Amino acid sequence: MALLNILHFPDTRLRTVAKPVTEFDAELKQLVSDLFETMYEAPGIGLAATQVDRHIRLLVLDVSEGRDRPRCLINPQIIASDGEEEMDEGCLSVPGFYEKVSRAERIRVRAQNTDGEVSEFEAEGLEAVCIQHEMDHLEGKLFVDYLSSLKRNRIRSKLVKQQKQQAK
Ligand code: QAP
Ligand code: CO
Repeated sequence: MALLNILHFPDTRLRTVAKPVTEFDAELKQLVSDLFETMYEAPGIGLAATQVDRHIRLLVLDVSEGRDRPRCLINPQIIASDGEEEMDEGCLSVPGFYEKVSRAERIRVRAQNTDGEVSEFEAEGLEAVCIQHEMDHLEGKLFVDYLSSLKRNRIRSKLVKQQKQQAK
């Protein structure tokens, strides 16, 4: 078990497009377990491999109150969606900032598990939003990309300033 280092906006490595997972081996299971540990410790409700500088199509989430419903999605695809919902989003890679983003309200997802088995399920509300947010990471996209450039640039300057302070 290990805590992984989370990249922060505007780190350009967060812009990498992740490659499909092809090997469902022990190394993959170890990474999944480290992602969960890192997400729970943060604490966060979702974390994509991209955020820890591993550029494969893998994400973990747990939107439950009890923090007892871990879900791991490998090579996820949204195969249907409907409705629209606006929700305040945050991101472990954009610490301290929360802004409203509009997303599909309900989605149908197809994904693999750590053994490579494919399944489909439906998600709505916070879980649906979280999955869409984490899947964006796999495309090198961040929630701040949906904001005005004014808001995004303000967030960027504040984070760059904080990062410089912390490096001292
Ligand atoms: C994505 O985000 C998400 O700024 C997951 O200081 C968030 O777990 C999807 C976090 C909201 C839908 C709605 C953020 C922790 C965690 C921070 C997270 C922070 C500490 C964010
Ligand atoms: Co995020």
